Amino acid sequence: MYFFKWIHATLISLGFLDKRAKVLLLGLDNSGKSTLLHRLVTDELGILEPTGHPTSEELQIDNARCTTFDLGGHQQTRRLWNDYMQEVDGIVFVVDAADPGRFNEARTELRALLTVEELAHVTFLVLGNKIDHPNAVSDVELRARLGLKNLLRDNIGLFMCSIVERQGYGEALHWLAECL
Ligand SMILES: Nc1nc2c(ncn2[C@@H]2O[C@H](COP(=O)(O)OP(=O)(O)O)[C@@H](O)[C@H]2O)c(=O)[nH]1
Ligand SMILES: [Mg+2]
Repeated sequence: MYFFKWIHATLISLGFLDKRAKVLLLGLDNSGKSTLLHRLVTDELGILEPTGHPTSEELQIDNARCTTFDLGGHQQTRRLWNDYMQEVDGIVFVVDAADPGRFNEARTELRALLTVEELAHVTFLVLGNKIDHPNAVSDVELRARLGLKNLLRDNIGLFMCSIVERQGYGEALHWLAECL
């Protein structure tokens, strides 16, 4: 019961219960999107049962609709999420901070999103996930590797987190909610 109270309080503080919000959860496959989505509605980290398209999941949390899409080489998925971009309130872009071999791919996808005209005024929360992993890089390095270092945009925030260890993402989501 405690957890549901916490979720409720969190959603109120995020402003999600006061207005309809549409948040897209994007990122390469394996970055942690499904884990985060399920973390937000259930305290269990068990086996995930994806709903709908294998590369897309959707959850309604009171007034907030959260939709995830896996990026990277999924042209079909891209067509799907293109339909969602029109009225989107916020984008959470999850990166596996412990997988440097895929930073370039993540950077390409993120850059592509940042050049979409419809998204110029949308707040981007970039989550460097899996900081509990020994291979995880620092926020300074991740910022550089994703090409965010010299980007002159104040509606992009980079936060490091471990979804599995419940670190960092609460603060990050609060930042996003303030910007919505
Ligand atoms: N070490 C670690 N692993 C994580 C973390 N978050 C997710 N994972 C793992 O990363 C893998 C991919 O997660 P998933 O949520 O399915 O990624 P998605 O493809 O982006 O939806 C799973 O094995 C998760 O357990 C984290 O914070 N730390
Ligand atoms: Mg997933």
